Amino acid sequence: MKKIWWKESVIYQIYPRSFNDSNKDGIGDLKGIIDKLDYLKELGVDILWLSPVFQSPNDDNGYDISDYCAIMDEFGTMENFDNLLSGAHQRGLKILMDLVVNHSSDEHYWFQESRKSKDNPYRNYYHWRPEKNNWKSFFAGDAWEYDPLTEEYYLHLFSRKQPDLNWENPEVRKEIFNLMRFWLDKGVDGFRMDVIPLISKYTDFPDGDTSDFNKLIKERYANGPRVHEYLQEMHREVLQHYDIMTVGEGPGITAELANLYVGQDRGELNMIFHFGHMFMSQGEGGRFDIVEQDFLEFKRVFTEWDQVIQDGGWINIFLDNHDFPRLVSRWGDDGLYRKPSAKLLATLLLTMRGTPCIYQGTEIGMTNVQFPSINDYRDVEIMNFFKEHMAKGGTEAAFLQAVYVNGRDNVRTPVQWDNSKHAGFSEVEPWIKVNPNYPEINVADALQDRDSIFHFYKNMLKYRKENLCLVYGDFADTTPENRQVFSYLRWDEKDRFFIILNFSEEEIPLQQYLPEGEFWKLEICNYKNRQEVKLQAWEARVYKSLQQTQIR
Ligand code: ISL
Ligand code: CA
Repeated sequence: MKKIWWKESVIYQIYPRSFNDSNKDGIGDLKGIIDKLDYLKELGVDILWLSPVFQSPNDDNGYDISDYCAIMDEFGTMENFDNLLSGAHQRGLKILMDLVVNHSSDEHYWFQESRKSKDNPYRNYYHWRPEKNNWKSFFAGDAWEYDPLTEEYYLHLFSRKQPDLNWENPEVRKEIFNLMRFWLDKGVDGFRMDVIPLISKYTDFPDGDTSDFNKLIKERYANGPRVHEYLQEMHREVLQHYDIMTVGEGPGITAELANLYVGQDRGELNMIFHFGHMFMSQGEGGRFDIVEQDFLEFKRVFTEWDQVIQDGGWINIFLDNHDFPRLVSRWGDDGLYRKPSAKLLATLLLTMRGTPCIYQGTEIGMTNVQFPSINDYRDVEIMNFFKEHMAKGGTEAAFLQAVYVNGRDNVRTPVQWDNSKHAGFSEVEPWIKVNPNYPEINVADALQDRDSIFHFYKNMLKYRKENLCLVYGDFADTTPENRQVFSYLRWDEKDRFFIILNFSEEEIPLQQYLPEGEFWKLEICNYKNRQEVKLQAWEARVYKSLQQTQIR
């Protein structure tokens, strides 16, 4: 397998609005990130992915961009950005920018022009149609908005303030390649590409089966006819000329299709984020149609997607991000067993094959939040679905129950830095409330406590660096049918690892799981007081085989 830095790195995702506020306006900003670079260096991550920091009216917190080559006023200035980039580079940290080019803001100059008249030179920058089809927006309602000015509809797969760019138009592609060069020439280290499989549209806009949203994504929105042509053109024109990395966000990409995007010789992307395990809690109605997650299915996703790497591609490993609930609330136990279960999930994240990504606050075990009123929420997705839910005669209480499980604001509350007012995030009321559990869960305490989740992450990150078998080695699930335990082998020519994770509160007799005929040395465990023969609630262990050394 080809060895390269972006496979061996670990990414840390920063959602700048909620990271750290330096100028007391309640909104995180670039200087706030600079102030925490030493903290991130100490943690031991390699690459910082910044969710969008560009000029934006913030209908979708920066995922609606009105100027791709300017910094959002609330986040600071271009000078601040340059300082952030050089401060990161001085510490050996790389910076990934969020490239959001499936759509722009409706306040972007291109769209302002585009809507003016049917013969405006920018008209074809977007998808205008005299009639709409039955496509639905990711954020509730129709994917088409009528504009009375020219009496046509424009396509917006996300909010109505996020019109989809028309990649069929070579001018659009040229503009996008130029703005990419603008950032790369500054020295940024790559891009995370927002909803990249959605950029090529079926331009006859065929109706779809709207009864199952995830099916609609796969059948109508993602993997359009020209997507690989566009990505190869982007690679040829831009990417190949820089030593950078790219990671595509991949809604609608199945494991079977993945290597068309990330296959070694494709000249497209380095890796993708897949959603195999992310959509598991969503029913046919989408995000707020909550269904039970199946543990066997969860495990199966890892085996299914590891095949992509076996077949020559590469993927990202993540268990939460700014769009999905906190991992400890979702797959662990955010009550009594928060600490061991958060460490267990850290073990999973950092012993899988692929490039791991840690979302801000996850390194201290931050949890989901349950705000009492819909007025405490900010996310455009939550707000739009709330309106739809109420229009159908639903109740706020019922809707909030779904938000508590799957709402994106669960992960967008401010990072909890210490136990002072507003969790040390800001000195004034933040744009979204802090999670009330900040007196118990915060960075200051985690740094003090040698046994904290933070220190566990730090150790695991170091351990992964020292054991490249955990990066490149083969993977095999040894108990795919077990409903409590996730256990797997990782191996290469030199080393063998056995990882065992007890995803339950019950004690598990250990002996039956350890593969026979090898001497297993315990390397890492999330409990200090261990029992020889059994695993305690949410216990996680990493063993290394001594067989090779013994034989030699
Ligand atoms: O949250 C989802 C479904 O309810 C995901 O499918 C998500 O919307 C999708 O993966 C796209 O996410 C990305 O693009 C959006 C933005 O709101 C998200 O924050 C971003 O990660 C539009 O730019
Ligand atoms: Ca600020």
